[in-house]
Amino acid sequence: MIDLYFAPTPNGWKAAIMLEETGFDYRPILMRLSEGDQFSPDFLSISPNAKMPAIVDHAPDAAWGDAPVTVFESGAILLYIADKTGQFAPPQGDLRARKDLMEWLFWQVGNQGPMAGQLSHFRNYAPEDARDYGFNRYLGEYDRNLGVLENRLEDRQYILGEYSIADMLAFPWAFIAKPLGASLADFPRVADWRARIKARPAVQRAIDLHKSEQNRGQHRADNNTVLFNQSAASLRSKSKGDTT
Ligand SMILES: N[C@@H](CCC(=O)N[C@@H](CS)C(=O)NCC(=O)O)C(=O)O
Repeated sequence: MIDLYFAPTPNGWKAAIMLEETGFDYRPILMRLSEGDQFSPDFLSISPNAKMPAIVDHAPDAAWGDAPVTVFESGAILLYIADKTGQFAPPQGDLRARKDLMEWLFWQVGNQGPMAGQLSHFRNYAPEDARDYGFNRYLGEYDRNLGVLENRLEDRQYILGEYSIADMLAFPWAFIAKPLGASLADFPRVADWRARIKARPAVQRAIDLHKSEQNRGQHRADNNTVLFNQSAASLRSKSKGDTT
């Protein structure tokens, strides 16, 4: 059994998609991010970066020993499950294919993901008077990363050729292009790739998980200091329920 610490956001969907695709028996634990669940001592012992997704594998493979295995960071989670199940990633012995996987995994978690996350912040949560520079900067970077993906898909259906965790990581942020204020009109291969992935039943189940809990703009930088205006002090002193 795997516990999935989850909220219905693009980063949360990545882990849910992989658990659904592999047919794992998993238990989603809904995190109320706007209320500070991510700063609870129990969660910080699993995810020291105070972000979901994170997992606890209560039945790790024998090589890991008896204690449950905790994993934080979406890329690490998907890689852990891929290696545990032998699905959706090239085998560890295939060095060239594995190198390709690492490149696209790091591209997603170091480029497309953070740029899209900041774009979302400036479009949906930033105060009006501080919006424009950040919005334009991150819209450009989001668009640039769509261009990177469009080029990669020139001669293949999926990022590594076969559907893999590289696609599961990159899909959620392309899935929400429109709500981010972007368009896939100039990226026909990305649009087709997005449609192919969206049609997968496992992906649909993941996107529907706790859908009613999505933050539809009710928590913003000016009314929620748990989610926004964080600093190192947040790790020490933010307490659950302090949303003022
Ligand atoms: N690099 C992380 C990013 C995770 C992330 O940013 N999670 C957000 C939700 S999408 C979160 O937990 N936010 C809570 C907060 O910022 O306090 C990953 O890929 O797992």
